[in-house]
Amino acid sequence: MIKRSIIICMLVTGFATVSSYAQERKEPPRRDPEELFKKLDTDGDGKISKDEADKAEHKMIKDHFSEMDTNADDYISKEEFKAFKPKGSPRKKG
Ligand SMILES: [Ca+2]
Ligand SMILES: [Ca+2]
Repeated sequence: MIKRSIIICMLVTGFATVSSYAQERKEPPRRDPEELFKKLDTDGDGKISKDEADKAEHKMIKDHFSEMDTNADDYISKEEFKAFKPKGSPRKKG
C-alpha cells in the first residue's frame, strides 16, 4: 500500500519537525554583563571599540560610550563595561 507509506512518511517528518523545534528553544538569555560584553566585542580583542559600539543593537552603548570609557582611550574595557551603571532615576544630593 503506497498510500499508507506516504502517511507514515508524513508522520515521521512531522515528528522530526516538532522535535527539532523543541531543540531550538534554548534557555532564556541571561542579563550577564560578561555575556553582553562578549556579544558586543565582535572581534574578540577584549574591548569594545567605537565601531563595535556603533554596530551594537544596544543603542545605550553608543549613547553612553564616552561615559563608559572612563580612561578615555576610545575603548570600553570589560572593567569599564561592568562598572558602568545607567542612570535610571536621576537624583540630586544636596
Ligand atoms: Ca573589540
Ligand atoms: Ca577605556
